[in-house]
Amino acid sequence: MKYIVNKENILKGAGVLLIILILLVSNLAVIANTTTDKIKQNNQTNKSSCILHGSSFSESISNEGFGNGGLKWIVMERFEKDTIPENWTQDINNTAATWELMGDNPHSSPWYAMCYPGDGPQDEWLITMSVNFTGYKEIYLAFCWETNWWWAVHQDKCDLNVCISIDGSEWTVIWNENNSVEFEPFSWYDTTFGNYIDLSEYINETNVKIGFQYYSESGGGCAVGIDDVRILVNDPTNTLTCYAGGNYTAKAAETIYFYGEASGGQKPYDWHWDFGDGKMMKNVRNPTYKYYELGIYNVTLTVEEKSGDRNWIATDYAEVNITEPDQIPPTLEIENIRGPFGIRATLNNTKGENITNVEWEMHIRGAGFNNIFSTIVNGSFDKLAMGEPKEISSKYFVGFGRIKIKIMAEGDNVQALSRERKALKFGPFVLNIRE
Ligand SMILES: [Ca+2]
Ligand SMILES: [Ca+2]
Repeated sequence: MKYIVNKENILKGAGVLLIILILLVSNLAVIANTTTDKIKQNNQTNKSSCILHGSSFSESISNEGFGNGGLKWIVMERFEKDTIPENWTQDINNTAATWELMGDNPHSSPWYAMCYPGDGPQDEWLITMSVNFTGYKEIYLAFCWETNWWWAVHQDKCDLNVCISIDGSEWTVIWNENNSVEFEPFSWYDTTFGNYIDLSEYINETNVKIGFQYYSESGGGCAVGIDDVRILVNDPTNTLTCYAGGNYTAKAAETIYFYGEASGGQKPYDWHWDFGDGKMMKNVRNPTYKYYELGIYNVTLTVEEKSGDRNWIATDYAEVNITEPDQIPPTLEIENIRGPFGIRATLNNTKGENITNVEWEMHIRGAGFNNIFSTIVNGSFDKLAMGEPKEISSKYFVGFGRIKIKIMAEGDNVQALSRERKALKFGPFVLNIRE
């Protein structure tokens, strides 16, 4: 259902020659400005402070950890009924499309909360019960969310604003999906792991509420889901502890065997590794991983109870030192992405030993090619020697409108690489390819 809505949006825009001509002459994004909606304005002025907030917090957890104990949930809403949770409230402005409980693909069974896109403006609120923040030393918010990057961020047709209030009337935006790097459509993301939202400045407030606002200026956005809303506090009596092993030292491109341990709390555990280079791995106690860039990385292991009350969470850190490899590692480049008949590009090994077992793919999004990247061609070859570039190309394909091209390549001994370009599709031609 949610996919159908988005496909319709794309099809409306694709195939209509007039619209393409308009796109050709005008690349301007029209930025709508609301004068009446306080929250929306709040959101715009708060975006930069949200980012700063996040990065300063990451720094503090890397250096200090969570103190003596660990974290414990004081609010855990997994949406276990098909109705709005007791003591939560809704503020409905578009009765045709507002927050409701859904059962397809929840983050945790059986339900999650979703707001569908509407035909008109939406300002839809789902608000927690009042929570007393008195007496805690640290307080964090975590929740799971899913939406579609193309519509929610790239086109910015809608927003998920997570807001906080200490009096039930004035709201401050503390999180917004627009700050996220590109994410997979309708996959769940969890703000727990390395991305807690620090609410410590609200300690000792007695009437704190968290509001999940779905906001769309004129409708036509995309679905947004939330699940597993948690408020966590520092608790020195936490008995769950974990150990991330290390410290670790390895050469670039060398396999590292990470070692995780946990004790206390209730088994089984959920394991989550954050490798400190933007990559993460879930549900593996002892993962293997490679780094390709020299430097020091701060690795975070987070362990939480998988079942029972899921009350406890523990975190530990380790340092990884990546040193010069014995041989010069190869460097893979995707170069000279061009048209106009289909798409062509050059794979090049600009330095070092042969790249072995090279695999590549080309993907297209837009112009009727779905709102998810569709693979149009892929291929592989045994080796890519330095200074012997290889051409890759797609066949002809037909479409109309703006497209996004994504070319991906990887080999056994290099880091996977992707390059994206924007272009215009005009029948069989691919034109105006640009960054
Ligand atoms: Ca759930
Ligand atoms: Ca948005």
